[in-house]
Amino acid sequence: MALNEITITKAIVERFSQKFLEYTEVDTAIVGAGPSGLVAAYFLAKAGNKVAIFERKLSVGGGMWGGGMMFNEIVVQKEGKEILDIFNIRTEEYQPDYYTADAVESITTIASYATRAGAKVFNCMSVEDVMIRENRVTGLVINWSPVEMTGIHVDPLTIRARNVIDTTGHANEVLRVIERKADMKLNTETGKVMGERSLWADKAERLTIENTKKICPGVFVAGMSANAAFGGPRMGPIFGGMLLSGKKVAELIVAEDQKIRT
Ligand code: 48F
Repeated sequence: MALNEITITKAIVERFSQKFLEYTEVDTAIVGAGPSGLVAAYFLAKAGNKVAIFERKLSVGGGMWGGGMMFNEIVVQKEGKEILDIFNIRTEEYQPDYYTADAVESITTIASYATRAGAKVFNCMSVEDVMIRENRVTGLVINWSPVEMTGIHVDPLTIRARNVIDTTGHANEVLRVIERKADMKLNTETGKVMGERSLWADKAERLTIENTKKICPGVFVAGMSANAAFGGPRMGPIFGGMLLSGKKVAELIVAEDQKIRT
Protein backbone atom coordinates (compact mmCIF):
# COMPACT_ATOMS: atom_id res chain seq x y z
CA MET A 1 0.00 0.00 0.00
CA ALA A 2 1.38 3.41 -0.96
CA LEU A 3 1.99 5.73 1.95
CA ASN A 4 -0.25 8.76 2.13
CA GLU A 5 1.46 11.92 3.40
CA ILE A 6 -1.83 13.42 4.55
CA THR A 7 -2.53 10.39 6.74
CA ILE A 8 0.90 10.88 8.32
CA THR A 9 0.09 14.54 8.96
CA LYS A 10 -3.30 13.72 10.45
CA ALA A 11 -1.83 10.95 12.63
CA ILE A 12 0.72 13.30 14.13
CA VAL A 13 -1.65 16.21 14.71
CA GLU A 14 -4.46 14.07 16.11
CA ARG A 15 -2.27 12.00 18.40
CA PHE A 16 -0.36 15.01 19.69
CA SER A 17 -3.59 16.95 20.25
CA GLN A 18 -5.09 14.04 22.21
CA LYS A 19 -1.97 13.82 24.35
CA PHE A 20 -1.74 17.55 24.93
CA LEU A 21 -5.45 17.90 25.78
CA GLU A 22 -5.18 15.05 28.26
CA TYR A 23 -2.28 16.78 29.99
CA THR A 24 -3.78 20.28 30.25
CA GLU A 25 -4.72 19.30 33.82
CA VAL A 26 -2.16 17.33 35.77
CA ASP A 27 -1.20 16.39 39.30
CA THR A 28 2.38 17.56 38.83
CA ALA A 29 3.95 19.76 36.18
CA ILE A 30 7.73 19.61 36.08
CA VAL A 31 9.65 22.44 34.45
CA GLY A 32 12.95 21.21 33.04
CA ALA A 33 13.87 17.69 31.93
CA GLY A 34 17.37 17.58 33.36
CA PRO A 35 18.41 14.68 35.62
CA SER A 36 16.51 15.92 38.69
CA GLY A 37 13.30 16.57 36.74
CA LEU A 38 13.39 13.21 34.99
CA VAL A 39 14.07 11.27 38.19
CA ALA A 40 11.21 13.12 39.93
CA ALA A 41 8.95 12.33 36.96
CA TYR A 42 9.77 8.63 37.17
CA PHE A 43 9.05 8.27 40.89
CA LEU A 44 5.89 10.40 40.73
CA ALA A 45 4.49 8.57 37.70
CA LYS A 46 5.29 5.25 39.34
CA ALA A 47 3.33 6.39 42.42
CA GLY A 48 0.29 7.11 40.22
CA ASN A 49 0.71 10.85 39.70
CA LYS A 50 -0.30 12.32 36.35
CA VAL A 51 2.93 14.05 35.35
CA ALA A 52 3.83 16.42 32.52
CA ILE A 53 7.37 17.67 31.97
CA PHE A 54 7.95 20.83 29.96
CA GLU A 55 11.39 21.14 28.40
CA ARG A 56 12.65 24.14 26.43
CA LYS A 57 15.09 22.17 24.30
CA LEU A 58 14.35 19.47 21.74
CA SER A 59 16.38 17.03 23.80
CA VAL A 60 15.83 15.95 27.40
CA GLY A 61 18.78 15.50 29.76
CA GLY A 62 19.80 19.07 30.61
CA GLY A 63 23.41 19.22 31.72
CA MET A 64 23.99 15.49 31.99
CA TRP A 65 24.94 14.69 28.39
CA GLY A 66 28.24 16.49 28.60
CA GLY A 67 29.51 14.96 31.88
CA GLY A 68 32.24 17.42 32.86
CA MET A 69 33.50 19.79 30.17
CA MET A 70 32.07 17.51 27.46
CA PHE A 71 33.95 14.42 28.73
CA ASN A 72 30.75 12.39 28.69
CA GLU A 73 31.22 10.40 31.90
CA ILE A 74 29.48 11.29 35.15
CA VAL A 75 30.61 10.73 38.73
CA VAL A 76 28.30 9.67 41.55
CA GLN A 77 28.91 8.78 45.17
CA LYS A 78 27.53 5.62 46.83
CA GLU A 79 24.04 7.05 47.46
CA GLY A 80 23.88 8.30 43.87
CA LYS A 81 24.97 4.90 42.56
CA GLU A 82 22.04 3.36 44.44
CA ILE A 83 19.67 5.51 42.37
CA LEU A 84 21.44 4.52 39.13
CA ASP A 85 21.02 0.88 40.26
CA ILE A 86 17.22 1.38 40.40
CA PHE A 87 17.38 2.32 36.70
CA ASN A 88 19.74 -0.58 35.89
CA ILE A 89 22.41 1.85 34.71
CA ARG A 90 25.90 0.35 34.68
CA THR A 91 28.46 1.94 37.01
CA GLU A 92 32.13 1.31 37.65
CA GLU A 93 33.96 1.94 40.91
CA TYR A 94 36.80 4.41 40.42
CA GLN A 95 37.89 4.73 44.06
CA PRO A 96 35.97 3.97 47.26
CA ASP A 97 32.80 6.11 47.14
CA TYR A 98 33.46 7.39 43.59
CA TYR A 99 31.59 5.65 40.77
CA THR A 100 31.45 6.56 37.10
CA ALA A 101 28.72 5.97 34.54
CA ASP A 102 28.36 6.75 30.86
CA ALA A 103 26.49 10.07 30.60
CA VAL A 104 24.53 9.05 27.50
CA GLU A 105 23.49 5.67 28.94
CA SER A 106 22.46 7.45 32.15
CA ILE A 107 20.24 10.08 30.63
CA THR A 108 18.65 7.92 27.93
CA THR A 109 17.84 5.22 30.48
CA ILE A 110 16.35 7.56 33.09
CA ALA A 111 14.28 9.23 30.35
CA SER A 112 13.09 5.83 29.16
CA TYR A 113 12.04 4.75 32.68
CA ALA A 114 10.23 8.07 33.26
CA THR A 115 8.25 7.97 30.03
CA ARG A 116 7.44 4.27 30.33
CA ALA A 117 6.17 4.88 33.86
CA GLY A 118 3.68 7.30 32.26
CA ALA A 119 5.25 10.76 32.55
CA LYS A 120 4.68 12.81 29.38
CA VAL A 121 7.44 15.00 28.05
CA PHE A 122 6.49 18.11 26.12
CA ASN A 123 9.75 19.15 24.54
CA CYS A 124 10.48 22.36 22.69
CA MET A 125 8.07 24.14 25.06
CA SER A 126 9.16 26.89 27.43
CA VAL A 127 7.46 27.93 30.62
CA GLU A 128 7.25 31.70 30.56
CA ASP A 129 4.87 32.46 33.43
CA VAL A 130 2.73 30.88 36.15
CA MET A 131 -0.96 31.10 37.06
CA ILE A 132 -1.76 32.17 40.61
CA ARG A 133 -5.12 31.91 42.38
CA GLU A 134 -5.68 32.76 46.05
CA ASN A 135 -1.99 33.11 46.75
CA ARG A 136 -1.11 29.71 45.33
CA VAL A 137 0.53 28.71 42.06
CA THR A 138 -2.10 26.70 40.20
CA GLY A 139 -0.56 26.24 36.78
CA LEU A 140 1.93 27.14 34.09
CA VAL A 141 1.94 29.44 31.10
CA ILE A 142 3.70 27.78 28.18
CA ASN A 143 4.76 28.60 24.67
CA TRP A 144 6.78 26.99 21.89
CA SER A 145 10.49 27.58 22.44
CA PRO A 146 11.00 28.88 18.86
CA VAL A 147 8.41 31.57 19.65
CA GLU A 148 10.47 32.55 22.69
CA MET A 149 13.73 32.36 20.72
CA THR A 150 12.57 34.45 17.77
CA GLY A 151 10.70 36.93 19.93
CA ILE A 152 7.64 36.88 17.66
CA HIS A 153 4.47 38.01 19.36
CA VAL A 154 2.36 34.90 19.95
CA ASP A 155 0.27 34.52 23.08
CA PRO A 156 0.89 31.43 25.22
CA LEU A 157 -1.43 28.66 26.50
CA THR A 158 -1.98 27.43 30.05
CA ILE A 159 -1.79 24.18 32.01
CA ARG A 160 -3.42 23.54 35.38
CA ALA A 161 -1.27 21.69 37.94
CA ARG A 162 -1.80 20.85 41.60
CA ASN A 163 1.98 20.87 42.09
CA VAL A 164 4.73 22.53 40.09
CA ILE A 165 8.39 21.54 40.40
CA ASP A 166 11.09 23.99 39.35
CA THR A 167 13.93 21.82 38.03
CA THR A 168 15.22 24.46 35.65
CA GLY A 169 18.80 24.20 36.95
CA HIS A 170 21.06 27.19 37.53
CA ALA A 171 18.54 29.75 36.26
CA ASN A 172 15.57 29.13 38.67
CA GLU A 173 13.27 30.19 35.85
CA VAL A 174 9.92 29.46 37.54
CA LEU A 175 10.98 31.05 40.82
CA ARG A 176 12.32 34.12 39.03
CA VAL A 177 8.93 34.67 37.41
CA ILE A 178 7.16 34.31 40.76
CA GLU A 179 9.62 36.74 42.32
CA ARG A 180 9.14 39.27 39.52
CA LYS A 181 5.41 39.08 39.04
CA ALA A 182 3.71 37.87 42.21
CA ASP A 183 3.36 39.14 45.75
CA MET A 184 4.52 35.81 47.04
CA LYS A 185 7.33 35.26 49.52
CA LEU A 186 9.60 32.31 48.86
CA ASN A 187 10.52 30.01 51.72
CA THR A 188 14.16 31.25 51.75
CA GLU A 189 16.01 33.41 54.28
CA THR A 190 15.40 36.54 52.21
CA GLY A 191 12.01 35.57 50.80
CA LYS A 192 13.62 35.75 47.34
CA VAL A 193 15.91 33.65 45.15
CA MET A 194 19.29 33.88 46.90
CA GLY A 195 21.47 32.84 43.95
CA GLU A 196 24.06 30.11 43.61
CA ARG A 197 27.55 30.33 45.10
CA SER A 198 30.89 29.16 43.70
CA LEU A 199 31.66 25.50 43.14
CA TRP A 200 32.12 23.28 46.24
CA ALA A 201 31.22 19.68 45.41
CA ASP A 202 30.97 18.18 48.90
CA LYS A 203 28.94 20.96 50.50
CA ALA A 204 26.75 21.39 47.43
CA GLU A 205 25.88 17.72 47.20
CA ARG A 206 24.69 17.69 50.82
CA LEU A 207 22.80 20.96 50.45
CA THR A 208 21.04 19.86 47.26
CA ILE A 209 19.10 17.28 49.25
CA GLU A 210 18.47 19.65 52.16
CA ASN A 211 17.28 22.44 49.85
CA THR A 212 14.85 20.19 47.99
CA LYS A 213 11.54 21.35 49.42
CA LYS A 214 8.34 23.27 48.97
CA ILE A 215 9.32 26.85 48.33
CA CYS A 216 5.92 28.56 48.12
CA PRO A 217 2.30 27.41 47.88
CA GLY A 218 2.02 25.00 44.95
CA VAL A 219 5.73 24.99 44.06
CA PHE A 220 8.58 22.64 44.96
CA VAL A 221 12.19 23.10 43.95
CA ALA A 222 14.72 20.37 43.18
CA GLY A 223 18.11 19.79 41.59
CA MET A 224 20.52 22.66 40.98
CA SER A 225 17.59 25.04 41.14
CA ALA A 226 17.16 24.15 44.83
CA ASN A 227 20.73 25.16 45.65
CA ALA A 228 20.55 28.31 43.58
CA ALA A 229 17.28 29.27 45.30
CA PHE A 230 18.66 28.86 48.82
CA GLY A 231 22.12 30.35 48.18
CA GLY A 232 23.96 27.00 48.05
CA PRO A 233 27.07 26.38 45.96
CA ARG A 234 27.17 24.61 42.59
CA MET A 235 28.68 21.13 42.58
CA GLY A 236 30.15 20.59 39.11
CA PRO A 237 29.91 17.24 37.31
CA ILE A 238 28.95 15.03 40.23
CA PHE A 239 25.33 13.96 39.80
CA GLY A 240 24.34 12.00 42.91
CA GLY A 241 22.72 15.09 44.44
CA MET A 242 20.58 15.63 41.33
CA LEU A 243 19.32 12.04 41.37
CA LEU A 244 18.64 12.01 45.12
CA SER A 245 16.92 15.39 44.93
CA GLY A 246 14.59 14.15 42.17
CA LYS A 247 13.64 11.17 44.31
CA LYS A 248 13.18 13.32 47.42
CA VAL A 249 10.87 15.83 45.74
CA ALA A 250 8.70 12.99 44.45
CA GLU A 251 8.48 11.57 47.98
CA LEU A 252 7.54 14.98 49.41
CA ILE A 253 4.69 15.33 46.92
CA VAL A 254 3.42 11.79 47.47
CA ALA A 255 3.52 12.31 51.25
CA GLU A 256 1.67 15.62 50.98
CA ASP A 257 -1.00 14.02 48.78
CA GLN A 258 -1.43 11.22 51.31
CA LYS A 259 -1.82 13.74 54.14
CA ILE A 260 -4.52 15.61 52.20
CA ARG A 261 -6.40 12.36 51.51
CA THR A 262 -6.43 11.21 55.18
O1 48F B 1 20.38 22.15 34.20
P1 48F B 1 19.71 20.85 34.30
O2 48F B 1 20.45 19.63 33.93
O3 48F B 1 19.09 20.76 35.79
P2 48F B 1 19.29 19.74 37.01
O4 48F B 1 18.39 18.59 36.86
O5 48F B 1 20.77 19.21 36.85
C1 48F B 1 21.88 20.05 36.97
C2 48F B 1 23.07 19.36 36.32
O6 48F B 1 22.81 19.09 34.97
C3 48F B 1 24.36 20.17 36.39
C4 48F B 1 24.94 20.33 37.75
C5 48F B 1 25.70 19.21 38.39
O7 48F B 1 25.09 18.10 38.69
O8 48F B 1 24.89 21.40 38.29
O9 48F B 1 24.16 21.45 35.81
O10 48F B 1 19.18 20.57 38.23
O11 48F B 1 18.37 20.87 33.43
C6 48F B 1 17.47 21.93 33.48
C7 48F B 1 16.57 21.84 32.27
O12 48F B 1 15.54 22.80 32.38
C8 48F B 1 15.27 23.35 31.09
C9 48F B 1 16.65 23.42 30.43
O13 48F B 1 16.55 23.48 29.02
C10 48F B 1 17.29 22.13 30.93
O14 48F B 1 17.09 21.05 30.06
N1 48F B 1 14.62 24.66 31.31
C11 48F B 1 15.16 25.74 31.92
N2 48F B 1 14.27 26.73 31.96
C12 48F B 1 13.13 26.28 31.36
C13 48F B 1 13.36 24.95 30.94
C14 48F B 1 11.85 26.85 31.08
N3 48F B 1 11.54 28.10 31.42
N4 48F B 1 10.92 26.09 30.43
C15 48F B 1 11.22 24.81 30.05
N5 48F B 1 12.42 24.23 30.30
